[in-house]
Amino acid sequence: MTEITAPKSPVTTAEFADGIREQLKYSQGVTVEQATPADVYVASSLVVRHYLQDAWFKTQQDMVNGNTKAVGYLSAEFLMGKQLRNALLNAGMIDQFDEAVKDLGFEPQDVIDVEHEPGLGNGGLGRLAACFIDSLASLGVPAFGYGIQYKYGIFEQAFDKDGKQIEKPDYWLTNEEPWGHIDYNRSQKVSFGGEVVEENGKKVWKPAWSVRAVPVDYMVPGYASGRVNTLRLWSAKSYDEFDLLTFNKSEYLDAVKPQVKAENISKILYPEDSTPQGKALRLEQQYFFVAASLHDAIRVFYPGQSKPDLTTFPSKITFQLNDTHPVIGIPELMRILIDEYGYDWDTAWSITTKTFNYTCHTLLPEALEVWPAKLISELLPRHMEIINEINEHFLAELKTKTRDKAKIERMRIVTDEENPKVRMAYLATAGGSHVNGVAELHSELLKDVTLRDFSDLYGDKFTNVTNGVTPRRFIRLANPRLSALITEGLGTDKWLSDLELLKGLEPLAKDDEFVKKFAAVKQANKEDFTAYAKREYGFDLDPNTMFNTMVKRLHEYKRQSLKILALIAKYADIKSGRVSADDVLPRTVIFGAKSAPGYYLAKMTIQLINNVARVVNNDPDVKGKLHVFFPWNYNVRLAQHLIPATDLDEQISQAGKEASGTGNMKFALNGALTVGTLDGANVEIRERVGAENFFLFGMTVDEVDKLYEDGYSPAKYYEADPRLKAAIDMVSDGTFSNGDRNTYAPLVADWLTKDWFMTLADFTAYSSIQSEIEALYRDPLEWNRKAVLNVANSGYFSSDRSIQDYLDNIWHTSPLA
Ligand code: 26Q
Repeated sequence: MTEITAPKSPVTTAEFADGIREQLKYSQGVTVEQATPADVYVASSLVVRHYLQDAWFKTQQDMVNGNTKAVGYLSAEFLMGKQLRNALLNAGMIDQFDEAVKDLGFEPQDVIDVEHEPGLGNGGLGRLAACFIDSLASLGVPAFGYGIQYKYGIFEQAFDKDGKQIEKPDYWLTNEEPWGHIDYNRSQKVSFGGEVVEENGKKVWKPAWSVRAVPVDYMVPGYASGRVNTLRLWSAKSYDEFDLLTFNKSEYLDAVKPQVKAENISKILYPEDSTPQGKALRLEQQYFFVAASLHDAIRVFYPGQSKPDLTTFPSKITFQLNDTHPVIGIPELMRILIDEYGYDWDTAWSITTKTFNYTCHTLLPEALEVWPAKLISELLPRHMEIINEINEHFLAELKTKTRDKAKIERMRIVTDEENPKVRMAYLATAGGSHVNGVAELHSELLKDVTLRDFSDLYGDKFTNVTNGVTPRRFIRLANPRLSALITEGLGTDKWLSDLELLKGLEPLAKDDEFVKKFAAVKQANKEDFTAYAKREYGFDLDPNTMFNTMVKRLHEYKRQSLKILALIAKYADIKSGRVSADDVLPRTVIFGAKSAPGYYLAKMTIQLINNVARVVNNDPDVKGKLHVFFPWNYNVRLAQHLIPATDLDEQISQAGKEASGTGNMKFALNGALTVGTLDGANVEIRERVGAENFFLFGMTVDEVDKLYEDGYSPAKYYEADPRLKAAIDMVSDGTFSNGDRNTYAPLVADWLTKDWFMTLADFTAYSSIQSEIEALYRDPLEWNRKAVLNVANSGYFSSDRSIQDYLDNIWHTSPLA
């Protein structure tokens, strides 16, 4: 007997259908006959909200009245993906929705497809935030996600006729958006600029301008927990009415300037990943959402109190800083406590340091945010004073801890130079209780390298929380066939809220019948993806080839170059006759990646991949053997289709560069095998699934460091491996640029003279592991046995486990009773 623990639906099919009819009539103003799938989508979403409303109230009441500390997850990005089906799943209404919609004469899939996903994030960090708020609600922990309601999310990617990336605005709010509830009555005022004056011995900030932060609330229903949390995204509105006088003088643009300035703050998500841009607007965005969120939390937890006892604040809510982007919250809370509520410095500092914790998501030094003090002074003069004072106090404290003057200098939060800078990671480390990395290796490197001086003196602050992903979206929704097979194999569906139960599948890897069922699931998923790729992109995939996927932001350190060079080498093998096409394992290579718009080499790599795809896919010599596809605009939706259909996943960053990775976890949980380096969470995935079920290659962190110290010369590797040489020469000789030898010259020059992430040094090892992979793939039963073992042993990578680690080791709080 299979034990089903899925959430009980609060609604019958008939009630759901009535609800849709009512919403169509009173919200959409259309009859059922007039309704389009888009109308039914809005109506259905409103029905779901309706049935979640009481649980939402109750969760908030219990949060404010209860004795459990809440969590505030401060993040500049939430990459949510589509809402409707996820909400239906978590609230237990999938079947009722499907039936009700069919009863009304619509296809459920058409209704689901209408939704435009909110792309309010760049990549891993934003998606992690979305997984975490799903897990918080599912565990029943009261929580707020706090962020920005960007008008334009991550750009929509297209390719031009030359295969170059084009960025188009993402008009995600052009149609009615039923999930975000705008609450004008809970808005907050956020101020900027001006000066600080002394009045009666007190510092008083006289700002120059203000914007209105209006919350847009999204319900975050937990899976089977009966709890509904809130994602509160702030939208910037102007207080300044438009200036009729100026307008009447025909100076139209000047008349709306103040609005434009204010509303620009939440207009656009910075499409950068890892390379910070020192832009004033970015700092305005950060302060905007953090200031609004802190004031909001005080409003929520001390309702109607003009003189609240804020020494209790850290027992009401703990704030997690998702990277350095919200770190301006530390001086802001100090300012609130001192200037708005009259606390002395020491009390304010004690409250503040107990309130915040900081998660670092990077190892690249250039990605650690640093702001010019001058910019902060102009935009937030009082905050800069407070930061300077924090710095002074901190330096004084350091003097009591060490005599090492050089070390103290290195640890300055505000640098001592002509144009001082504020190091946000240092401010976060000094101003909070805990600092964590996102995978074991990353946390070790943080302690040993990036924040070494801090870990020497404040070792207790440092900890690790390995990332995780939500099994609801990335297994149950993305891969219903595998979900059914898991439930059948385990005899229960409890694994959806206790993913370590997947371990129970381990013995079934020995059962050939089960392995064959698993193989059939994978094959059916590949056929589905083939149809999807045809429909959405016009691609012709062959589901009887190995599906080999590399999806992630395009970045040199992630080394899409390594993958494309190995593919070109294989192509060259066949073209030159070194390898007979008959001996080649048929493979479909699929890339998905957006590049930051200003990242020259990354954009050129996209162009190269597209042109390799064009040439290879049209070459009869390799037909049926080697195909390359690059579906544009990789996003959460595409991930949900592609991951379940993948046989082989690529996680091939240079060791020591990828903080964790979370795609790697999604693939392993969906039964793809991984080819990867010892980087980020790959290390832990390999430990858990077993070295024999993971294709490891490449240099380790220590080997990378040593090679760098000894002097790295990429040209040496080019000369030493004839296949590598053939591949790079093919890029140079115009094969992928209609004969033009200049097109990729900068990329080739970079490979041969700099190759910062040592792609060439790892090429030979990468090529030889690919041969091992092909040999194994020729034995489907053995391949799929290993795939089953990947699924069985990846339960640790649930974001529920990550959140439990945060609860136990950082937040020290627990679910509501
Ligand atoms: C900073 C300043 C100005 C403009 C943009 C930015 C910016 C924006 C986004 C800096 C960094 C990011 C995103 C970083 C990110 O996604 N990091 C990834 O986080 C994942 C979750 O922890 C990890 O799994 C990945 O390894 C890490 O690369």
